Amino acid sequence: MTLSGKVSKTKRDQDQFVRHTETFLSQEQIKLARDDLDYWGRDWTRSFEVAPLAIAFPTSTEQVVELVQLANAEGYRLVPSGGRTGLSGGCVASNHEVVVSFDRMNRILGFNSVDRLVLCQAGVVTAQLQQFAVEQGLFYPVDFASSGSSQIGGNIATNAGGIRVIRYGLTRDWVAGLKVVTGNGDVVVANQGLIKNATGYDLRHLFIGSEGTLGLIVEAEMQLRAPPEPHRVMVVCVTSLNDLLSILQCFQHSLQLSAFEFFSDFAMSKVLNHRGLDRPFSTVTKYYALLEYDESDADVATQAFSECVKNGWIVDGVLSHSTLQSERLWELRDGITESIAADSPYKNDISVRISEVPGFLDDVGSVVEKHYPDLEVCWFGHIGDGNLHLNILKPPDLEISEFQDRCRAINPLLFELIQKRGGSISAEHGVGLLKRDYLRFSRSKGEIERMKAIKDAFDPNGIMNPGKIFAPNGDESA
Ligand code: 2HG
Ligand code: ZN
Repeated sequence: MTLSGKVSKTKRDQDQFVRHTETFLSQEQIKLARDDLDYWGRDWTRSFEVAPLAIAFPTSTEQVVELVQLANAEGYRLVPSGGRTGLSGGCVASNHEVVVSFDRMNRILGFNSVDRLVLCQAGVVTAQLQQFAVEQGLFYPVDFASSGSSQIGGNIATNAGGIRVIRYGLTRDWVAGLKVVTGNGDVVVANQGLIKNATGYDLRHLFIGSEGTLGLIVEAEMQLRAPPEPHRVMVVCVTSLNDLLSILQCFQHSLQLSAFEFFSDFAMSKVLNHRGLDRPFSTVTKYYALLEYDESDADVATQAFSECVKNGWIVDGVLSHSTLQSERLWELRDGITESIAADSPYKNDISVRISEVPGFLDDVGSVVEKHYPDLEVCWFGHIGDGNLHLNILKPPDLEISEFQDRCRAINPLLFELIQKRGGSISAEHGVGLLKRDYLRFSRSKGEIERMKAIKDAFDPNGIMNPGKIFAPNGDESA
């Protein structure tokens, strides 16, 4: 087909979609312009083709149901879209899908102060929920660098983790109830804010982390908790990756940390350059760890620090004495993703259980040394929960496709090492398009078959986020 033939076919399909939706969506609820398709058709990944048919902005559950019914009847495929801050291509529309954006379902619908439950539409932004909690004298503890844009529906769909998992857990731990429009157009209410509910399968947990492949999350009841004590932050200088776990254990022995993050000197330099900041301390080591703890534990933390210095695990460190100083230290960690974005990084988001961390870091180190000796590698992550973010940066003179081919070629070697340690090829970013061909390194054949059977049960026509998690040809063994 000629290019003009393709363009006019797309135009015809778009016109038809507008006609098909005119009984339940207004014109303002559909976007078709090229710029809009590009904007809403992608997430923070930049390596996938973006070619949605249309973007729809429902404002109610009823409109979402209509969209799903229409998709089943007319063969449209739907891609859910939240804050589009994902890093695995989970909400990328590359194949003429209709993107269902939750930008206009962004209201907090209710709050129960006894249960401490907030009823949110899926498009409520994480920071909006955090702020709402503060206004009630409470706290929503799940937090990440993208909290200002990421939406609750997307967080649930990927079971987002973030920077305080070691103390407060993942998004999963704060979802008390869900309303989901499944792939066959049913509205499923999964758990109703109950703490105890022993009535068979908890479907809520099936939808959490399902990446929009089973249905569209339209509402969520989110649990809040009492506010934490004021925090303090310490950044410590570390010469060897292997000492990280000893430091973690030493601190955890005497106090409860709310974060234990690590980053390399290279990662920190990227943030300093990108934000035009001065180095916060003069000692230069290969790695740093950021520790967050309650203010009331400050003395205990100082004692643990001294013990680590005595053992040679820490060579220097800096402490915050105010909230502002804590925020400045957090910037060194929170700013990393943004500061390397221009280097078209190839992302790895991998995890093992905590006891495996030292051996795992050695494994990863040997792969990096052997296969990426000429490439810049940015090490950082939530090492307190076993999650490493390893970003390989593209040299300016290397073509993006060549660079990605090279990184992809190494994947099986890296993922085999992870598999041997019982780890995961995607700790918190999801499988999406980026990791779907490698699912077999973390899930057995039997598990993948059962996961597909579950998808079939909720989405018999395969209209929900097709091609995500599972390869379309059914072959995850690439
Ligand atoms: C973080 O921990 C995010 O900051 C992003 O999960 C990680 O950019 C990355 O690889
Ligand atoms: Zn992360």
